[in-house]
Amino acid sequence: KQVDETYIMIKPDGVQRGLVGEIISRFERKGFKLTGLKLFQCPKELAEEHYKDLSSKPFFPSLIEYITSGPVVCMAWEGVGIVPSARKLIGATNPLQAEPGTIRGDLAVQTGRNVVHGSDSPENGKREIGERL
Ligand code: DAT
Ligand code: MG
Repeated sequence: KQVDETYIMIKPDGVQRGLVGEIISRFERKGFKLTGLKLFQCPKELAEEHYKDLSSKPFFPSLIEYITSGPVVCMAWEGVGIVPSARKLIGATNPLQAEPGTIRGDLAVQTGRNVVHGSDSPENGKREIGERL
């Protein structure tokens, strides 16, 4: 079967709260393979590019401020079906709607502090990995 790849980013709150090991563990325990990792201070321009689809939203300025507020952990992960599977492990965008057992469901309460990003398509995953790692 075709092996897929996705881009996972631990957001500044996840790093600051000491959740890096916990989040990496969840992907490792699932059986996915870590193929790239870096601690990174995201420049404002790259944050704006990363979230360009949301640029007209009222929360866009605070989203950019949040993502650039401290170091993030950029990762590439590989595995069969990993793009949708990683999104399942991460849980719903609003942590209050995320199921228990998911990263956001277990570790977060606010949409604006939802600890982790996962690519929403294989194409975006490839692009995000290429641009950040
Ligand atoms: P996801 O991160 O689950 O892919 P998304 O791509 O729709 O969700 O949005 C990207 C990020 O933008 C999300 O993780 C947090 C922020 N965001 C989305 N909707 C929001 C809202 N209604 N209020 C505040 N922040 C929001
Ligand atoms: Mg998204």
